[in-house]
Amino acid sequence: MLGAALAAGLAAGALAASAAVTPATAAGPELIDNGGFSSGTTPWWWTENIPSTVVDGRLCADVPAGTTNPWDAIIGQDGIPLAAGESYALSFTASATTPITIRTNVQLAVDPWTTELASPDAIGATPTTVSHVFTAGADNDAAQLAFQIGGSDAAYTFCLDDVSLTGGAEPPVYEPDTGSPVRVNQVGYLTEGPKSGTVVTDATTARTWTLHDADGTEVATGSTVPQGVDPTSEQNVHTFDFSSVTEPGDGYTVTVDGETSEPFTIGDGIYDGLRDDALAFFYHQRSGIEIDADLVGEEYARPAGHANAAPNQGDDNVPCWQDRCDYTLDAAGGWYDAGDHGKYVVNGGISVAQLLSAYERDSAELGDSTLAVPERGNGVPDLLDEARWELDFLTSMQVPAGEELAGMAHHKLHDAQWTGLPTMPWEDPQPRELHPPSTAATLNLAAAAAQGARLFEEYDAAYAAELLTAAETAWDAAIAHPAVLADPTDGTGGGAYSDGNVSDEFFWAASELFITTGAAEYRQAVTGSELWNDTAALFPNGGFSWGSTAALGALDLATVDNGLTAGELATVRANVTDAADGFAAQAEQQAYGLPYLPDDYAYVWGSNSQVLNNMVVLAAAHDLTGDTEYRDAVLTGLDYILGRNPLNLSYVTGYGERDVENQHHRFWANQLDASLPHPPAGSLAGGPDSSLEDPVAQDTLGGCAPAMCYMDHIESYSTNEVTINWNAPLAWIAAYADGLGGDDGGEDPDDPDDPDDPDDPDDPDDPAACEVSYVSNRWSGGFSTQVTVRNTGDTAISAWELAWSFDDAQRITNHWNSVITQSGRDVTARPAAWNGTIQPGSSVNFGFNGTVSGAAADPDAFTLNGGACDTA
Ligand code: 9MR
Repeated sequence: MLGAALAAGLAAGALAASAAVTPATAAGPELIDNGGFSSGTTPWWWTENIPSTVVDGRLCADVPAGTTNPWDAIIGQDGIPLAAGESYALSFTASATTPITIRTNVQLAVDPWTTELASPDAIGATPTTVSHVFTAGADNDAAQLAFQIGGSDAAYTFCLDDVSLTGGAEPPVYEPDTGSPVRVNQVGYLTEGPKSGTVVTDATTARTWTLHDADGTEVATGSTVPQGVDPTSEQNVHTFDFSSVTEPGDGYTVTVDGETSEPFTIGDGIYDGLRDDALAFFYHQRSGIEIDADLVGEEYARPAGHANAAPNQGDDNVPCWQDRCDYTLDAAGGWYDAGDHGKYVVNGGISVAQLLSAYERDSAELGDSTLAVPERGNGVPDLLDEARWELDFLTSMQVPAGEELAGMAHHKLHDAQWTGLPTMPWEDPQPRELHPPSTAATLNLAAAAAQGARLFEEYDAAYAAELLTAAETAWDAAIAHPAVLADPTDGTGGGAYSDGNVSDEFFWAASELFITTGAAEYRQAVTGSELWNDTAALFPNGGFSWGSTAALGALDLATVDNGLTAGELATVRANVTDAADGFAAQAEQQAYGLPYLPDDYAYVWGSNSQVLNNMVVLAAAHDLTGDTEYRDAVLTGLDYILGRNPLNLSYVTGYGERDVENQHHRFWANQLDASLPHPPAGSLAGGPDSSLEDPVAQDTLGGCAPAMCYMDHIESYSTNEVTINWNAPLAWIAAYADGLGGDDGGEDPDDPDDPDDPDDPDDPDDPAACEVSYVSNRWSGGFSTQVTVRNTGDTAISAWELAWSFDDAQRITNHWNSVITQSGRDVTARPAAWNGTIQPGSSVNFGFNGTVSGAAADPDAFTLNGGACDTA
């Protein structure tokens, strides 16, 4: 939920600058003539389809039904003088008998109608006062104020009053609502993980912090540590640390000097839902398929987009932009990139690769029937099903054999012109166009398809072979055309995603092809690369990204079985840990604990994904070494993403008390049209972008400190969009964090107290003596099984995990009383919500049904929390 004050600001219909900017007037003269209509209608004008009159002191117009565009009905005033660089405040009061989002423009009065202010404003039946502040970009002796009120299906009456435009002063300073100065991870903290927060205060000496539980009982107290002025926020801050508290519970708060944080949880399951929601984002973004209410709920269900039903022009027969080729491609499917309806091979590659890597890292946790996707229960892990949706799109973008540039991939496919917000994917009438092939896209395809090939091998060998062929064909084409770069100015109707350096894409693709095939050609391309053993090039400061992909190859070489020699493996692993050391130091150094410190504090477009990608490097280093300092930096990074930050916002919808909810999206556009949904839970906002790269950010955030250059506003696409390549590392990290539970996630042989040591007699979670009864009823092609697990020891067993392997092809299709995941022949059963602890002498029962072809046998070996059980 959004903080009450912030929500109130937005609900006032005061979009854009008005949400938190005061005052609503700017110093300078009134520039509107007769804004209160006390002297009739002069000098106001209107389009001839809406004759307007003054009624009860307001100017009212009857707008007919069925106009198409906002500008098909306008009320306006001309002759408004504006001076470049000066600040103006516009306000007005309006009502509409049928709710409508109008366009309020201050603009050039002639073609090309360049706007100084262009705001969608929601107007309803009750007169609402709307305010905007903007800074003029150009001198204009006679600008136009235009209320564009067309585009409604229904006829309605629009009334206007108290129109005021004042200005000519310095732009006001934006004052975001940041709520409490005490900043915490609003979701919570893992039981055994680090627990720290930040407080904004003028104090220069230590203050007392107090941790309370949900009942208000004081649980712990201590002293803050003054940190001086944090350069990313320009706030004077202290930090506090309550890591010693390990008592699970909801509703904890921290208080400093009478100011109290948002509530949070301490516990081990806090990241369970985040992983699944972050992964569900990809199903929501699917193109070419109906989004099923049974899987996402009514609010998010929708018809298939770009599936060839009018007015869509379909993605199954897409021609080349500017007639640059004479073939068409069937490129239906795939994921929409972001809030737009473009589909980009470059960005698709890294996104699908990071999902595949989440699966490859922990396939046992991410088997079939773990996600809400239509393919659930088909015997293939759901994450692979989701990845296949995109892999099929990537391979469909390959230039056909026999054509010039055969084997290369088209860079992207998108609308001929940008569409406005909202535009439903199934209502987008724009022509769709293939943009020219590029080496970067070709290598994205090669890398992602090579990785997919090795992961699909177990489930669909024919498909795996197809992927490998596509990958090898793409590689050969990239070698033949190593420097075909996308045009950085090709950004009409879709993003450019241009990339002037593809040595990193070569390294990544060679790494994946080598891991999958072991072939000498790819080994040579990896170890002979100029990037080999160059930590700074593989892992640039500021993080890897869609334009810097070598890290994806290095991470997989370091963590996935492959044919490098021991010495080479040591080299690439050292690159990972060296990079992670740098990011851990950045987390340690910063008052907000995040492992991201770009040069000159320049937070980039999508900075939250850069934070997360650095966390991926840290998590890999933790996996490789078991060193908890890496884990801690990942977790303090999550704290930043989920609320411990200069704006006191959780950047993930649905998580935390002050979560963002107005990300730039053409369907999840509730801020513009209340009948549309907000983004679904688990959607990551791009985050602060200190370069201010959209008009709303430019008009509002001028002078912002880098980590505060963000607005939860739907039109601020450079700070507040969603994209597949940002949610992918969120999903990766959520899976990692969920897997940590309350310990360090790996057995440390040097640590006698390691909770992962199954022989630690002091650890109540270590496997106790147990006995398993496993009884199956079988019929041709199927079975139904009941399992009983009894605790035969004398200590309670909590968070139990029973694991076994089938000797044959049995597939579990549904289950009850436990959560079951299956990866190949390996099965793990975990507690349902109500049977997490098995007391001494007690049992839990659970069951499942499944299918099998051919012979089937009951397993006869089981482990409980890592130790062997007896069989009954
Ligand atoms: O994420 C991209 C960011 O790194 C670039 O700086 C920016 C401008 O080129 O584009 C971003 O990608 C957008 C893409 O071009 C179009 N779809 C939405 C993407 C996220 O905003």
